[in-house]
Amino acid sequence: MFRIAVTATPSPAPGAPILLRGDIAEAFRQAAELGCQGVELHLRRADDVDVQVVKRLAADYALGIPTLGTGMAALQDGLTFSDPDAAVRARAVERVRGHVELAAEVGSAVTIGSVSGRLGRGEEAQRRARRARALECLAEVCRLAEPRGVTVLLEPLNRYECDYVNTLAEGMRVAAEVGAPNLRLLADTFHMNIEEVDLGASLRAAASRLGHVHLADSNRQAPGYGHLDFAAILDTLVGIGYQGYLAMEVFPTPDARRAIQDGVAAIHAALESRAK
Ligand code: LER
Ligand code: MN
Repeated sequence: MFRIAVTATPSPAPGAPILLRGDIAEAFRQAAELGCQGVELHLRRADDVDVQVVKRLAADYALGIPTLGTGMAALQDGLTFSDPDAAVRARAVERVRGHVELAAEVGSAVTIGSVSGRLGRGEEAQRRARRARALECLAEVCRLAEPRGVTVLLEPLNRYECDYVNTLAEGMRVAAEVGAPNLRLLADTFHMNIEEVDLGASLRAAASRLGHVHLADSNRQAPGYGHLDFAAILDTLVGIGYQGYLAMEVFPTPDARRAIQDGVAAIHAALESRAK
């Protein structure tokens, strides 16, 4: 019923919740071998991969590429939409434009998480101004993406990574303010476990805009390694008619292969247990 994806990147990405790193061909091969239906590519810049190679791998292994992640542009190069420096914001938008163009070629959506940045601890008026400028950048990316048929996915992050879009409800408010038809929300169960009062209620309230799901357990390891109730989460997703991917964005612990195998098994077990 759901398609399962795994995170991959051609970069070393130390400390990131990315399962498969380095050789992209090997990432697609392993994802297919381990029972996944998609690969979510996290790229510092779009030309970190060759578009023709990515297309061929997706076709050869019959895998989808639901999303292109942009967070590395923020985490490695400091490019965010909330930066006080207009030149940095422009470079952030320009960087994400590359992801959008690649996404149009490979049939992906583009995620906006860490690139949202932070408003900082200044005066309220200053925070409001920074938020408004960040939303302008997000709107600009949506405008670039729309004619290319690309969806933009805004991801609420926990308070230690972002200070203005932490919950799905805040994501809904931002989406309403931006008003772009191709802007949707990405629900990440790791962040939700920290920020949401009730995971099921939050997912139901955001159902009309839900475009993608990152599945991670409470400790950001594969489903089954922590204490989240995936049977309840998947039951809610079925209930709201979500039909997208479940992308495991988790640490490769104890190693990538085991994490993928155990995560896939836990997702299937959770789906079966809800069916009873
Ligand atoms: C990106 O999908 C995400 O969840 C952030 O926490 C990046 O680390
Ligand atoms: Mn995520």
